[in-house]
Amino acid sequence: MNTTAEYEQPHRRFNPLTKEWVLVSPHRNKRPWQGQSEDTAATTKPAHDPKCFLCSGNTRINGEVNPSYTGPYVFPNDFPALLSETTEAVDTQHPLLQAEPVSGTARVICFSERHDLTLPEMEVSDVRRVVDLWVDQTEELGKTHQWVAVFENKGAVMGCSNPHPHGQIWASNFLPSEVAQEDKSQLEYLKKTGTNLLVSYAALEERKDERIVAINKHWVVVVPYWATWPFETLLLPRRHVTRLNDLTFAERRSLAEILKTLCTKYDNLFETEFPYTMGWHGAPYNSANNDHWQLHAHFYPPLLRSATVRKFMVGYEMLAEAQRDLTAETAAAQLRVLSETHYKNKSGDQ
Ligand code: H2U
Ligand code: ZN
Repeated sequence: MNTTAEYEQPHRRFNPLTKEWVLVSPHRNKRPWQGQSEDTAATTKPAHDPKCFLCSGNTRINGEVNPSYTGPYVFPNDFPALLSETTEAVDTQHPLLQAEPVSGTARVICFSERHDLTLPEMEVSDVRRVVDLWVDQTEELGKTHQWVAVFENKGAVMGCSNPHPHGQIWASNFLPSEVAQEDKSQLEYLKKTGTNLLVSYAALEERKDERIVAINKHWVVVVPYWATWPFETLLLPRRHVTRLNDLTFAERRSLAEILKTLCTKYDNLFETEFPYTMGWHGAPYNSANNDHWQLHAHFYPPLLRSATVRKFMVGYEMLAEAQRDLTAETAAAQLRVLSETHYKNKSGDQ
């Protein structure tokens, strides 16, 4: 068992999924809390914004009209990064100049007709409808694509272009680099130890109980030992599940619950709509035996100290390796104690 004293020394931690190291410098940040809550202009958003491209019944940027939808709504991205036609092979005639053809598709998912409700502010039953849509979309697109990326960019600070709560789906005929590395790492771990990397990791975290942010019957959220972003989390099922569409209905329901819990805690940390990039990693859709895969979601939030003070991955991080001052254990402890009631409802009837 690690003692707090050990965590006070500078050290490096290894990420077994990416095989990258992170430099941890807790001595720079001894006090558990150095930040203050700065006032960010709390913008009140309307339930429906006539100028929003994503709102129910509105006209999108390309002139198409969204139906008067309620609940989650999927549409083809009007500016897709991948096209369904396979591009021609590029012959650059030099091994240092490699390229390959790609094909795929991109879609946008509006979480609901409500322009003003982010995931933590939605009812669990409505978050569950988003989960169901993720499942249906991955199942459908997995029939014709090797990889289906389901993700959400939240907040202008993460480059999100539209305030209407939404996520994206990019399906491709290739395994993107990040996923290819996770595939390799998990396979190697299974071959070497006979056990599944993330199933073992979740069990270890449950035993240690040092980095758990939230836990329910089917899911556990931890600040991973190797986290690079200050409040990064990893969401894992508590049994071996390879893909989103292997989840039982009960697991989907408790996934909706833990998503609401986690995102509420995130929002409560700095009393702001907490920005992040989150996304799902599950087994690719290929004919391989994917026992080495464990379904999981990564949350990568950029905020460090307040609603306006973010962590930048620059300098040493761009040129050497990721670095953090706040330990994963301190970050987890901060998130764990936060209320599950959203700050916007604090003085309300909840
Ligand atoms: P962000 O999640 O990064 O904000 O992206 C929103 C996506 O929505 C973006 O990929 C698409 C953009 O291409 N979009 C449309 O397809 N149609 C629109 O009318 C607005 C935005
Ligand atoms: Zn909208």
